[in-house]
Amino acid sequence: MMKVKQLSNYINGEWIKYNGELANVINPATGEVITEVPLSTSDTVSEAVNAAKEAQKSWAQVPAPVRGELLYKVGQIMAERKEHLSELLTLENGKVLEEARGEVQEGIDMAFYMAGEGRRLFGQTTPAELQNKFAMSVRSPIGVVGLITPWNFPIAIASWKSFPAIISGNAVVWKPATETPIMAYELARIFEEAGLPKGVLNVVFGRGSDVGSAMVEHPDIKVISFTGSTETGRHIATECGRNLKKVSLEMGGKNAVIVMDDADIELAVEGILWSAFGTSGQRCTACSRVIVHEDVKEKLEKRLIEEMATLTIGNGLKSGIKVGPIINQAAMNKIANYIEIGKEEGAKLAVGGKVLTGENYQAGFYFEPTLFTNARIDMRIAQEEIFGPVVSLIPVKSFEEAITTNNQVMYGLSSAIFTKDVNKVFAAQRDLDTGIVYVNAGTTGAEIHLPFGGTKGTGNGHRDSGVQALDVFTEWKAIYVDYSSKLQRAQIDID
Ligand code: UN1
Repeated sequence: MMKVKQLSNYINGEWIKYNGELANVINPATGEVITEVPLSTSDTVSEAVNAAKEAQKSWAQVPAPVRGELLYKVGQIMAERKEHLSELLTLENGKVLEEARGEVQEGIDMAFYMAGEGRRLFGQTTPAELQNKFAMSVRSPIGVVGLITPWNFPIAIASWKSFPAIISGNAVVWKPATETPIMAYELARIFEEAGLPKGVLNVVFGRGSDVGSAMVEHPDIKVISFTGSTETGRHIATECGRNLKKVSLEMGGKNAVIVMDDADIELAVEGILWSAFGTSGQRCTACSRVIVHEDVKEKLEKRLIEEMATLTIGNGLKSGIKVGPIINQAAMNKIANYIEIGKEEGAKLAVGGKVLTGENYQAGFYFEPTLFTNARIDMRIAQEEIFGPVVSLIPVKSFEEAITTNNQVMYGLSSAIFTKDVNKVFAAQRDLDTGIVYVNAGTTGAEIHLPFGGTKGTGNGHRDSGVQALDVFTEWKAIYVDYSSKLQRAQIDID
């Protein structure tokens, strides 16, 4: 399926063969090597930035609706190639094929949505304080922007960042995760085919500590947009702060589903299963805590345990599989370690908790969907991001305690509540302190035309996707036109 033996960096419209160190790209479902990816150095980043800087000058002059035409073409090619892209996505990331299709669709939707922004990019006109004077605000491009994207949504998150950056008239230097470089290769090829001028999008493969750091330090990269761990995000923000560089961060989550005593339990079970074990729990938005009212605790637990037994685990390219592999061995070790921590802390391991091996699983990385019950909010398994198929059930006595428990973590990405009480619905959407709130649905499934992001340790006040993403990739400019033919002085009293 993947014919390219070694991926190349894409700089100034050329695929540049890399002669330095390479890393294997592994299919997590089988352990097989699919291709090789460059581990580039800061020199490659400099070349990419130089190309981007040059290209950006003329790209910014292209009328935004014309830039939009190009994004429509990108969306169209992605749609024509949806099945091919989805299969490659499953191959490198492991997520089951129907989820891969969903992710590619997010990218297609984002292309068409941001193409439309080419005809909007709205600013404001406002009254001016003085006669014969006109005032307005417009968005202007920033210049060269740096994108650092993760392996768990390699094409969707890339589209959330690169499409608004490009429609706004910026040029891009992009470091995709080395685990999932094929989506970056495919997307760059699509841009090339759609006719993007050379240098507007550059892809540099490599480690965060080399390529990522070089991007953060490069004086000509004016914005960094990063999705990944809180630890790395904090480091990036510190470095960017030192250089007064704008930085947008999307980091961890510890998302909860609240199940109230009046909830539709069957619906809640479905919502929990999908948001906790879909993508093997490897979403920033994945549900990893269930906060349940004590009156329905037993019923919910019983139904969850029954339904978890029906989850089929295996290679996501095979039909009927619901839970795919974990991305790599390091992630497996981290998950396995949290199982031990949960047991030591005194939570009850009700289902799962083991690495899956054997013929069916080849040399892939598989972990059983896992449920801890009788967890408490002060436990590490209820506080820290595990990024795997592990859920902890925390019983509470009231609605108020449910909300407090939800908010009592360092993260603030997504939360959900199952209830039929309209008063609780409105109180919850006000009081849950996350950037995304769901009512009677699980914690995953954000749509691309709404702002995506979170509070507290999840973000730093910016949002991906939605029109809000444009705020990351544009500067506001305030413009005053005085047509009075005399010097009018604002804020100076006239007698
Ligand atoms: C992520 O996990 O980083 O809302 C992105 C969702 C998806 C995107 C998740 N649309 O679950």
